[in-house]
Amino acid sequence: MDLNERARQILRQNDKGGYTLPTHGLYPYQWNWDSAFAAWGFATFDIPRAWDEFDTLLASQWETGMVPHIIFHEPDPSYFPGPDVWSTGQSPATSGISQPPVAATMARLVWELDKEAGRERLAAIYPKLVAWHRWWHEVRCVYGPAAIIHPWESGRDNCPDWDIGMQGVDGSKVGSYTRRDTGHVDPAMRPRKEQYDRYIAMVQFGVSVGWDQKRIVSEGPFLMADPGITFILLRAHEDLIVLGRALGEDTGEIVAWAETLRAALPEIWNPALGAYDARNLRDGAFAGVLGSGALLAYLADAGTPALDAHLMRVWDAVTYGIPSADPQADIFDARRYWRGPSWPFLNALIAVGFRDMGRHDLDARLRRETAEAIAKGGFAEYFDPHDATPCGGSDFTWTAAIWLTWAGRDAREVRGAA
Ligand code: 9WN
Repeated sequence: MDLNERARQILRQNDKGGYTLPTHGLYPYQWNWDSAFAAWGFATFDIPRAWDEFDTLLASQWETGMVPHIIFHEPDPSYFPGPDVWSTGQSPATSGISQPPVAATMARLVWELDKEAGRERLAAIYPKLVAWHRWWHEVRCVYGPAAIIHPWESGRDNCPDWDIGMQGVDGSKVGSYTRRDTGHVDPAMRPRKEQYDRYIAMVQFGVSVGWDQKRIVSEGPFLMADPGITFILLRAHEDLIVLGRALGEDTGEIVAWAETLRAALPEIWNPALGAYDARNLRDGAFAGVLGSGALLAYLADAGTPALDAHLMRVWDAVTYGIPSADPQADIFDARRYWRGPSWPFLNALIAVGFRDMGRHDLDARLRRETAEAIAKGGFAEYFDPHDATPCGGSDFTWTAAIWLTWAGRDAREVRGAA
């Protein structure tokens, strides 16, 4: 089957009517940043449906402005931890943390395809996006860069950035539980049990303080500055300013958030590494390892010559896109989730930055390599960056979405393994 047709079919088959599952089985709910990419993908063939995706995501916004990372629309025993474990008291049930705020950037990309007719749809979501960004500014950026209170909040769950912060989390008292993810995919491609124990301990802490986010930031077991979210939020503030101005809104508040966040970037620059780096906000220690979050600097026009050198070093060491961890570091694991694999949607996000910087050569290379991985291995969740072995879930929404918007753009009518 033609890959464009297959990609559209995947979006349709994962569509639950207003919201899209990342993939059936492994992830049976609505995930925050997955949804934003789904909207971008739908915009290539059904723009009203693209706007619907933002509506369902933002309908579950908390009163505080936080947009949760999972919305549990319908109970499904095939995922752990489910709504009973999170126990947030929201209706519909949600998780108690957020996820990378990429929605304003994706809304801008959708709106650019639909400026006239989409004005009302944009106007309906704009105040909710502003409220969410205000939450990030007031609740998560208290130390300058964007902080996360759980690795799942970063969306790059088990990446090496969080190893130092995870050491301080006691996972020994969580009790027994049954993971579901390892029943869907090869356990060698998923986080280890020691990590899951700690993930659950952090959820249990959130429940114990009634998901009071300020208390979690000040007293919780884990608090790290995330370069990935910092750059995504910075870029999203700037996109939200463009959207607000198009709607005739006063964007002064957002301009100030963006300036404050950009001024905080030196705090996540690790001179010893010569790159942006995650940082433990409890003791100031840097992670000391190049992660995929640092390379999102290009999305926010925050690249530097030293970072360029790292980018080319890690990218040239593999064949299919940008690896999620440094192939020359001990922690590198080519098929284990965020510790090495190439993630097509993340490649697409970095490439948005390349394109805006005028680096069309880098954009073209990344697009070609990502397209080759998909043509070879199908619409997988992530790929071994050396040989494009498909990893994790299959028929994946954001992989299909970025095929339609970006990776497959020069490859019309490609027939592949998908
Ligand atoms: C936990 C849905 C999500 C993505 C994340 C990815 C993975 C969940 C999990 O799947 O995380 O949120 O259970 O592993 O790391 O980025 O949003 O695709």
